[in-house]
Amino acid sequence: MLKRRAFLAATAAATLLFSVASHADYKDEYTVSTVLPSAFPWGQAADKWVELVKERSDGRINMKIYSNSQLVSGDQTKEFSAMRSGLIDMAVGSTINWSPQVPELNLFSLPFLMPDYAAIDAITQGEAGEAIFAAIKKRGVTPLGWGENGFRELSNSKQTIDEPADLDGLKIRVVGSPLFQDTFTALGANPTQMSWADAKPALTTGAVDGQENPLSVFDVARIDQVGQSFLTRWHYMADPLVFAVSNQVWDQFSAEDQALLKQAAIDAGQWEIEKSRGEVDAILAEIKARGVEVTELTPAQRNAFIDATKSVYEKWTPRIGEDLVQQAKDAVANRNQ
Ligand code: X2X
Repeated sequence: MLKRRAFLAATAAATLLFSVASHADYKDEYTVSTVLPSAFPWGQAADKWVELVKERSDGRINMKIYSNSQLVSGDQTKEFSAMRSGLIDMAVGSTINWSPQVPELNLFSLPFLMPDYAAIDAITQGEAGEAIFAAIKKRGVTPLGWGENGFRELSNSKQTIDEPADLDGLKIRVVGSPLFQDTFTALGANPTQMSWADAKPALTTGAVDGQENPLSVFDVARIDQVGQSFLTRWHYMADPLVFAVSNQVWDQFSAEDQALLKQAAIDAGQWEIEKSRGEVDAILAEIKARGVEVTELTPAQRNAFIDATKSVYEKWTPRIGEDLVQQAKDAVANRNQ
């Protein structure tokens, strides 16, 4: 009896010691990187995650957001590597910015793959989404949930664009992956890759004629004020956001806290996706009210852009993975509408 008591006491002490030791490994504060700050849906997604985690952990897990890619000196395409190596603990990042390190993420950048929100959801919430999360995990970062930057629309300072020929020779600022170079080159434009930090100055000086970003970004960053008075709603792609934690940091959390972080990311993502989709119509009206000419494409006009960018699929499907691209196409074809 005594022996048994002593054993139980020793086990209890060991358990206590273990949990104290593992919690002592927790940082006082975790860094969370984003490109866009709180004025944008992207920043709000990160805010929500931080808030939910703090609340649900009774203040034990604290996260601090560093926006404008400041933890990677403005170079958003370095965010994933910085997280992998442990320089950044966590991030809410765009699939575009991480695609140089995770080729599978180029899936979302394939032009005209996803015609509507249901298509995005069919991919992220299905087998293709799971395969993409596995690819991210394998490269050193643990993905937890999906958010959304939005459908990226085309703006420029020169003219109405409703057919590929209108892009002829236009200098367009593009993001991250070389896939964007290929898409815009296929359309006859003259693409230039640069970070978001450099984009607005380049639009202001006229170093570039156009850019592509979701309506919320166009609106909040007041892209209309730097001469971008023509906007084409071509819905050519949408970049999901991924809530994620560096594997090195992830492994230090208890199983309960891992579950807490993940559920909070899922909830924050759903909240942000719903909110940002719900705001699109009002934003569009606001942009039009500021005098921007908005062009909607007819199905035939859209098809001309689809035909002109077919070569991007031929080149990029092997890099992304034949199976993954097929899985995504099937998910889109069978989506709920
Ligand atoms: O750089 C962009 O265009 C932005 C803000 O949309 C991304 O980070 C993908």
